[in-house]
Amino acid sequence: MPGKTRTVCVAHAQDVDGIASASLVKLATGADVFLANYDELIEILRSLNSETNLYVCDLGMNQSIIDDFVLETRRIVKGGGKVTYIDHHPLDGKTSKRIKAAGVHLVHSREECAGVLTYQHFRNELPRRAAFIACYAAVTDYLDNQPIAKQLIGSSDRQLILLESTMLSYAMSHERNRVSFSNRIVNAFQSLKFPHEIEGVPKLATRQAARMKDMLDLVEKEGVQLKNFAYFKSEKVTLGLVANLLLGIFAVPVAFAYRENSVSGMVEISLRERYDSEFELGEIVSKITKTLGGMGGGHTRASGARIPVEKMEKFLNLLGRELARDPKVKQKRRKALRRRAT
Ligand SMILES: [Mn+2]
Repeated sequence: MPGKTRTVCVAHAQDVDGIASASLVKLATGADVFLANYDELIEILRSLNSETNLYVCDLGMNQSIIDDFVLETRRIVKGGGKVTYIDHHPLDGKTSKRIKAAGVHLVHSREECAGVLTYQHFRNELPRRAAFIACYAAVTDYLDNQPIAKQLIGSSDRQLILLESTMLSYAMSHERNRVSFSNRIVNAFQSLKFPHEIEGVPKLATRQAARMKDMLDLVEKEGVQLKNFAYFKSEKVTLGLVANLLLGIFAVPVAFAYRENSVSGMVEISLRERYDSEFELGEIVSKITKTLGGMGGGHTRASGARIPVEKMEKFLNLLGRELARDPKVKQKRRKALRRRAT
């Protein structure tokens, strides 16, 4: 006997964008939410039966999961279910074709964060106030200057949005993006609570701010600066936030923080790019990590990578080389030269 169709959302567990997307899908459809990391996505898909109306949000495709992703989503669609994939990470033409050929409804743009894309997708089913949740995602994913995000943020008080966004992401960082904490946020967003109204969030955000101040002192003393980038090994504070501090302290276009995972033998790296810089950071990192037996990607402002510990030296060399010859930079130089010549 066929069961009832179940609506499910699988979204990225590690940041505000992922949990904002999940919150919006749940608000619009009542979906069961699974917050997942990249290594958990396929396992969750396998556990779903084909009578599922599935949404996958803010989980970029990479070579290690694409085959299984297509296999599982095709199974669900063939069995009468529905799959909608909402994402903003780089997606090449071939992969996008494969996903569509599996019968997946693809909502993809590199212009806006996943939270904003999800908000747009469900706009007619969502209360107006849900736009705040999309704005938190845009601010914390460094995509608040994009056309739709800018318009949404501009329709409210910018400072309120910045305060609430940062409070939320700082509290999440303090809790090291624990899934149980993030699930609590998703649930609180169902009654359109603001982050400052969610129990524990203001206190945790303040503690995180204190940690950031301590980190600032430490990074100033011990950060390493090379030609086009700076880096620092951080065991405690969220890597992405440390990378932001490095950008400012050393006035470099790109910075990263890393930590070693002694269990897996891998180094986890989080990279950030300054607002006025034009490197295709996500693409550069994806290219480098492939040659080092690791994985990585992201977008222009923020990128993440995982490589074997013994490849760190090589990573530094390759990153330096790539940042010295970025095509966009070259293009700009050529244009400037041409202008001078005429
Ligand atoms: Mn995102």
